[in-house]
Amino acid sequence: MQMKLKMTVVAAIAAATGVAMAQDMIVKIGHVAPMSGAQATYGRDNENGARMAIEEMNAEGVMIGGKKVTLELVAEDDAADPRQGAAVAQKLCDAKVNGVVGHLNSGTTIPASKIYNDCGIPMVTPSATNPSLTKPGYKTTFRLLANDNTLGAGLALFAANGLKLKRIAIIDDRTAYGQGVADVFKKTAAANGITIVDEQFTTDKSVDFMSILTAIKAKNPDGIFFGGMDAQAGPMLRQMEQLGLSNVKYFGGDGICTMDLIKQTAGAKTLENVVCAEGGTSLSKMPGGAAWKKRYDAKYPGQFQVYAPYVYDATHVLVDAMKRAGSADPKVYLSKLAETNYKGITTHVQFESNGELKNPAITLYSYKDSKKTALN
Ligand code: ABU
Repeated sequence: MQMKLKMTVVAAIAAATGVAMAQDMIVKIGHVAPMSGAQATYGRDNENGARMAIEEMNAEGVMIGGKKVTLELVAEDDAADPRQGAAVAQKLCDAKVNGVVGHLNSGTTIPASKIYNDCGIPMVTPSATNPSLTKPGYKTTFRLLANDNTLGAGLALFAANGLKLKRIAIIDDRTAYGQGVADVFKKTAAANGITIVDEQFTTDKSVDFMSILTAIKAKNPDGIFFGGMDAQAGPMLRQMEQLGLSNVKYFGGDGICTMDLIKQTAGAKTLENVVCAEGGTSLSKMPGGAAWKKRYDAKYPGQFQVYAPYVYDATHVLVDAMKRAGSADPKVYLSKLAETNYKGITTHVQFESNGELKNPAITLYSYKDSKKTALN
């Protein structure tokens, strides 16, 4: 009797803490994002999404192929650096993780996707949006949000048809993401009557944009598109205010569409000129989005940025495929992952044959009164 009680207590502690009991099968979920450097705020938000999904599933109890499973997060930092991304991908292959959620950046995800394909580990990115990711046709590569063909074109159509802008300058940070989304914006804008008055380039480490903004100012634009992330967009918007570019609209993809952009602009009025796009519906329209956000905020106060709901769903989608396959062996569950039909919090997840999300949504946002606000 006492022994039975002891076992029950141990099981309860294991469920609450996520610590595996001796008889549990361990299933390792890799997660990769920049946890250091200027993009660590995104990385922390993404990792929170994976951790939250895993902790909740462990607390509920996971059975795969009739066996009790404990999910284990193997969290890695790629610092948004393509070389470090490749090294980490190889490390996760060597560690024989059962699946990977990540990476965060297109520049790291694209080279990593080949490594995962070579070692046969499925990966679902919740945030890398460069369309080239799915071009090689790797059966192990999946994306859980709209790609930059949707984001760049949606923003350009809004600039042309919604705001009736005529003269737009383009800046990109020369990363796979920044360059890719800027190219799509440029082509769609030009095809819809917008003149591209200037193109300038920067890096994902720069914070001084005075000279490129001064060059752009001379071309008298009514809008600027920036392909890059918030660590550059924030100072750029501040410097636009300093240079008197206060009435110029500012467009960017999901990379600038963060909560942190409000902090990074430090009160600059140009924040009000931002229109950014995300490859999904707004949290308030996501099925279960509001309830999920409440749980997230309780666990990780003040840390929400942008992609955590997609990471959360990506983690569930991997485990859902393992459950349907009755196996966490990638060779066995990969075909089930391709057949995913999962009602997540972000959307009803189904994949195209190339690993892209079926029927992805797009939401445009502005920052009204320093609050990120959905426009559609
Ligand atoms: N989707 C924007 C940020 C991540 C990336 O694609 O590089």
